[in-house]
Amino acid sequence: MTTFLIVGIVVLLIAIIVRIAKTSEMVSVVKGTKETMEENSKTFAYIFLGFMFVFFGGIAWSLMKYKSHFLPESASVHGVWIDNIFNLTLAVTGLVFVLTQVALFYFLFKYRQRKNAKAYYYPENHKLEMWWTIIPAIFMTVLVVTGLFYWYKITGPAPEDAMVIEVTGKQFNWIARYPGKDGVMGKRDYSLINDNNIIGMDWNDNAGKDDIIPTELHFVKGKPTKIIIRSRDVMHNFDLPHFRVKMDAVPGIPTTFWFTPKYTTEEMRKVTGNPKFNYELACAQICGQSHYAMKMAVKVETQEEFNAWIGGQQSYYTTVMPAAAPAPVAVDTTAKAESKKAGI
Ligand SMILES: [Cu+2]
Repeated sequence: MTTFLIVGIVVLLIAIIVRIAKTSEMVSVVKGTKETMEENSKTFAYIFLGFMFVFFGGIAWSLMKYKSHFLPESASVHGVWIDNIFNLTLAVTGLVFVLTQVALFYFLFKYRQRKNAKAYYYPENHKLEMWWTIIPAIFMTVLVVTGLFYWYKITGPAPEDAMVIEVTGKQFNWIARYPGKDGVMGKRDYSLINDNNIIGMDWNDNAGKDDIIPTELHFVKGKPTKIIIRSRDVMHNFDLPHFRVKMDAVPGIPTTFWFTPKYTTEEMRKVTGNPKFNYELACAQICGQSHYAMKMAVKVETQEEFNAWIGGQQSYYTTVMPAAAPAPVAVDTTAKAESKKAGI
């Protein structure tokens, strides 16, 4: 409410200033004096100059104030490259922005209406035009080529020894799947999805019987990790901000992203100076009513710690399939019944 009031007051003040200026301009026209117009021009020149300082001051102030909300140092290898390109782009465009804005307000001030001042006729300058085309073109090329160079490195094929994890997004949570001891993930079929088979595992495929569906994601420090990203319903977005990983989860089209974690959770707590720091997987695509709650805890640890954790996990098959249930048939019937209910 207070913000609205302040904005309202500022808008009214500006309106009043403009009104006064208009009125005095009309008065000067009526009176036929140029002095008043010059006086106005001077006032506006100072107002604009003042605006420039408030504008840049505001930028600097908000940067300092919200600095603590910026992402900490990247926790993945490729994230450092992304940050470097980002900073380079920001430095180049930021410098151009400051220079052009200062020039804009400076010219407004310097060339205000003055007695006996005449406009200088300066229609073209080919040399100047040539340089202000060539220099930005060089900078743009450097930025684009650097960006492409890293983009192909980041989106290239994952190393052979990469750990593979599948993550499925659904309204409104993530389902992670690790291959079991055999290192192979079992087949799945969307038509088999039901409450007891949340990603539609095909129990006829023995490779899937040791697959693990844990409640949190665990990565290994220094180990290339490839994520197969899927969606069960609408578009989601697999976002690991601390690792600079972000990829859409598209229904029907698996996407992938690979990266190498650089710091364990413990190390990252020291980097950030926050003893309670935890990594997090978020959904970065507004996907419905509870989108904000769509997240999953992420832990990065050493290989030994990871082995101990995964060793203690039960396979999904053993958790959802009571020994007596004739697995494939039961699942199939329920799936069909569900579809019928939903009118599919
Ligand atoms: Cu989502």
